[in-house]
Amino acid sequence: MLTHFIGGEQVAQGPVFPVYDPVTGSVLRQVHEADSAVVDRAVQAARAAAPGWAALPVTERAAWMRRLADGIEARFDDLVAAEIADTGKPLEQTRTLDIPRGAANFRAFAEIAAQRPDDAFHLPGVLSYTVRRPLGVVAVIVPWNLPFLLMTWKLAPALVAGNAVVVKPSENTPSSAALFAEICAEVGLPAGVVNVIYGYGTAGQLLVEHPGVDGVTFTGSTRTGSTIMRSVSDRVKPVSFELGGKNAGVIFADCDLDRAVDGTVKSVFTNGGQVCLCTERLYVERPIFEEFCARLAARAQTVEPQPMISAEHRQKVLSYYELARSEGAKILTGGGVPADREAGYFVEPTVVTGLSEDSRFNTEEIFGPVCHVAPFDTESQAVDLANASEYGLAATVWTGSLDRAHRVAQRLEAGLVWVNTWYLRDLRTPFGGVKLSGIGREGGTQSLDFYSEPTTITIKLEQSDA
Ligand code: 6OD
Repeated sequence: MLTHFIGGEQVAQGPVFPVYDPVTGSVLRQVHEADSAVVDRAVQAARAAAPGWAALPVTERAAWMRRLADGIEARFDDLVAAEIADTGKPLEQTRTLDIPRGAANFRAFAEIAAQRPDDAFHLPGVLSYTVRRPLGVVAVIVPWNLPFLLMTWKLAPALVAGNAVVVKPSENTPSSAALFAEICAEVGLPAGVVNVIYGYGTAGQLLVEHPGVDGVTFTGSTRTGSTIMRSVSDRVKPVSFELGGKNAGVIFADCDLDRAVDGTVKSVFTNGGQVCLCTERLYVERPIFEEFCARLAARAQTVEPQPMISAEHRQKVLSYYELARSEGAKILTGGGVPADREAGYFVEPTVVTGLSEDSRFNTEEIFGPVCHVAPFDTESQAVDLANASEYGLAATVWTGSLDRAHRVAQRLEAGLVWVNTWYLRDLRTPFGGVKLSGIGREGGTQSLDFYSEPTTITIKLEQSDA
């Protein structure tokens, strides 16, 4: 039974809910759900801890971040097992990406924060400089697709900037957050600096509405993001959101086709397509369209299916496969449930073509192992097609021309553009989306800017006549 972690203690309070194993569909564990009393207790614990934590020199907080990274590495195998149990992720991905990124997030933000200078501007007779103060208590609401990677991606900069936090992982994936709470206790992090509570959207809603919360960071759907924004608007609290996407991949005939097919297989099917950065719309230059489709479909058949996170999400993805058929798509491969995977929440990796750009399939985020492929004739047309979306998180461009790579990348309406690669990350760079894909940027100093507020101090220096 998972219990909340509040003020350094395990708290068994609130009703209980089940977490399901996506591979088998059976109950994996039971978890306490935060009601308003639990949320209040967690926020009060964070408020009590915040001033002492904020008062530490940033170099000391950075040292705590490194201890947390060490603690993650010491519990590496447990974290891998917990993450796989909740999500059904492949072992290789979990060992090489999800859990190592947790430790890397803490190490990166320890460096970035400790080395960051404050601004100072000096004119004759006037000195202006800034000091940055943490927001106070930050609500950290984490999705189910990359639970540990994204929790730590938010926690590391929030903590090193001097905030105390209340974390709510997704109801589907609480286990790595529970282990992280244990790690906080094991390394001796001051009680109340990190608090972890569990529950559904209702618990998240109670948390963001709590008057003791000074800022919210959230990754998830655009609909939930705009609900959170409304909830904090009366209190005028800052939010950092990474929301939905309908990411485009643009493949030019001058690309290295082997690399483009390889990269596209990753960008469409990694994590069962359940990464906000996954590509769902592909535009391929006409001379290579048929060959690209054939090769992508063949490769899709070799991709090991990964379970969707829940029965409900699987149903949603399957409903889009049905929709593709009813909208008149040609299914190049997939479109159903893998024959040997009736148990659990599996769906087939799927490639379709032939739908209009304004079809629901081509405009709504599906968040599964699926893409639509369409041909284009000119560079401008490709850019227009890629940009014709309400969303603007990420895009990929595959080309052998350096000029074209820069030209197209700079015209794409997305917060992140990859050229001849996908999901290569430098944690110092800004990360986030435009249009309905989010507000604000995390990454590097942009994260520190979100989790703190500057005060500008201006001093008039009288000229000495000596
Ligand atoms: O890699 C990251 O830092 C990041 N924020 C990934 C987000 C993925 C969303 O599903």
